[in-house]
This record gives sequence, C-alpha cells and structure tokens, in this order.
Amino acid sequence: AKEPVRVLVTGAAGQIGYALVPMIARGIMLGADQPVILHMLDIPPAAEALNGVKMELVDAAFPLLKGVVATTDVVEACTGVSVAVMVGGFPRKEGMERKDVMSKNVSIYKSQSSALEQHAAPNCKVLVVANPANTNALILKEFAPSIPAKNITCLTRLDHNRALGQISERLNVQVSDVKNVIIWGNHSSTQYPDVNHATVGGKPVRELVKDDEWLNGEFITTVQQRGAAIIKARKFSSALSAASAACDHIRDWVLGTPEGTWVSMGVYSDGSYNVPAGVIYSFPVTCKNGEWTIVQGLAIDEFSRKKLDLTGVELTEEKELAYSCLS
Ligand code: NAX
Repeated sequence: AKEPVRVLVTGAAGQIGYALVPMIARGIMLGADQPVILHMLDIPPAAEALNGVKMELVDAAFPLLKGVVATTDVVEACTGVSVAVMVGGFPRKEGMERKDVMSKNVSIYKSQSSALEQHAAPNCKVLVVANPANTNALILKEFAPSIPAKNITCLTRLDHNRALGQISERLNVQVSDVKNVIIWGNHSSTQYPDVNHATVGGKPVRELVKDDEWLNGEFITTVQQRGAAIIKARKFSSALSAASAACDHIRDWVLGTPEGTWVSMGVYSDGSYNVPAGVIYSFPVTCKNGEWTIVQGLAIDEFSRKKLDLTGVELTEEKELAYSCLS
C-alpha cells in the first residue's frame, strides 16, 4: 500500500473547503489508490466550524483518509504537506477599495509562504485558489524563494472547465469530447477564453460552431462573467465547481495530462507568447512526471493578441499594487 500524502487546505471551514475536503478524502484529487492525511487550516473565528467539518470527515468513514489535522496554527497546518491548496483569504466586501483587499491578502500570503517554505515537504506543490489568485500566488512565490517557482500555481481550471461546458452545451456534445480550450492570463474578467485550437472529435470548434460572432462575443463574456452569474443565482459564489476544478488541477499536475490534451494553469510566466514575464499568468500546459510545460508554438491571431496583452497589463498592475502594499 502507498504511504499517505499530506494535503493542506487553507480556508477549510469555508464554502469551497466544505466541497473540497470530501473530494480529496475520496481520492478524486490524488487517485483512488492514494491514502491521504488532510491538514485543514482556518482562522480562530472559524475554529468551531472547522472542528465541525472534522467531525463530519470522521463520520463519513472514508477508507482513504488516514488522518485529519484541523488547526488555526499555520506551522502545524503546513508541516510535512506535499500538496497545499490555498483557499483561505480575505474577501472583497462591498465598499472596500481594491488596494485594501490586496493589502490584506498580501499580508496573509506573505506569512503563509514562510510557513510553507520552512515546514512543508520538499517539492511541495502549491495551488492558490483565493482571489486575487494570480497575485496571491505571486506573493507566495516571492516570499518563499526556496520553493521552486515551478511548484507555485493558481487556479484557472474552473474557467477552463466553464469554457468546455459552454462549447459542449452549444454543440450538444459530451463535455469530455471537447478538448484544448485555453484560458489566458488573469483569473478575473480580463481572462481570455480562447477556442482557436479547441476541437471536438478532432474537428476544430470554430468549424463546428460556425458562428464567429458568438465565439468572439457572448461565449467569451459568458465564461468571463460566469462567477457573477453563479452568485446571482445561488446567492453564494461557486463552490462545488471550484472544488472540482482544484482536484482536476492537482490530479493532472501530479498524474499527468492525457496524450494530446492540454489544460490551463496559472504559472510563473517566462514571457512565452510575449506576455509579461515575472507574473503568474494562465497558459495552456501539459503535465508529465509531476511537472508542467507551457504548450509552445500556437498561432495567435490579431484578435487574440490584444486579449493576451490586456490581461497581461492587468496582471502587471496587480503586481505593482501588491508591491505597493508591502512598503
Ligand atoms: P469563504 O469565505 O466561504 O471561505 C474562506 C475561508 O477562508 C473562511 O473560512 C475564512 O475564515 C478563511 N480564512 C480567511 N483568512 C484566512 C487565513 N489567513 N488563513 C486561513 N484561512 C483563512 O470563501 P469561498 O467561497 O470558500 O472562497 C474562497 C476563495 O476562493 C475566495 O477568495 C474566492 O474569491 C476564491 N475563488 C476562486 C476561484 C478560482 O477559480 N480561482 C473560484 C471560486 C472562488 O470565488
């Protein structure tokens, strides 16, 4: 039998945490033969709720779950973890300035990055879910210089999956038959969902949809604004789809992407496709042996170029804002 892997979920008493921890305990993230020990972190006001989640995990009697650590101590939470899913953060409340939200999250991610750096297992893989996801991940990277940059990523897989879902509904095909959409850039409304290389059963999506106006308009805005549509309908933000996407992200990263398929991940940009280097930018990637590689050589038309640049500018501005919060 395999040794258990320790998986950290921060913000585990929140909505996404509640959907995510049972998925991890059922083997959806790391595989049906991989035992896990869950580390759950939240802040003191949520300690009682966090303990309730722990009680439910015990009650669910998951065969793969070999232990649960529920704590408000960041060092205890980070100790020995090989996977860290960072869902905890400070939400934007009505009337708050962008800078104030950024400043709260910069301080959270700065301190949690040090705890991870000092106490996590070597080669720990980090996924930041909490918004602003790309910039929180960047802060984590900057303040944990001993964690390789390639181990720090942010979640854009939910946006990727939303794009697959929209194409599948439009063409009335199985979502599993839609492949190789791309989310470029920031996990925000400037993200660019790109179908120029996407296929269904090997045929280009553009040829199948035969409606460039929809693909260049409503499709893009629907994916960009899907989070807001969920809030409007459910009165809460996306949780089960976010949790599922987090599992997809880690699973593909650790176990590899299928041959001929790429996925979207927010990763430390090397300037590929002439987007800004030194920000966490979502690219198409393939994964093998626990490492991601940016898919190279895709043609970028003029329409796409503008969109790649626009979301890159926003990420550069966010980076500057984050740095201004440090001083
Ligand atoms: P909740 O407010 O339900 O949960 C957040 C939890 O984090 C709370 O329990 C809170 O006590 C905890 N927390 C706050 N500060 C913390 C700290 N310093 N250390 C540990 N825990 C802390 O939000 P939820 O709906 O679960 O969303 C979590 C985050 O995911 C938000 O930032 C949200 O914006 C972001 N999202 C990101 C998505 C993505 O695709 N990247 C999509 C879904 C989601 O909107």
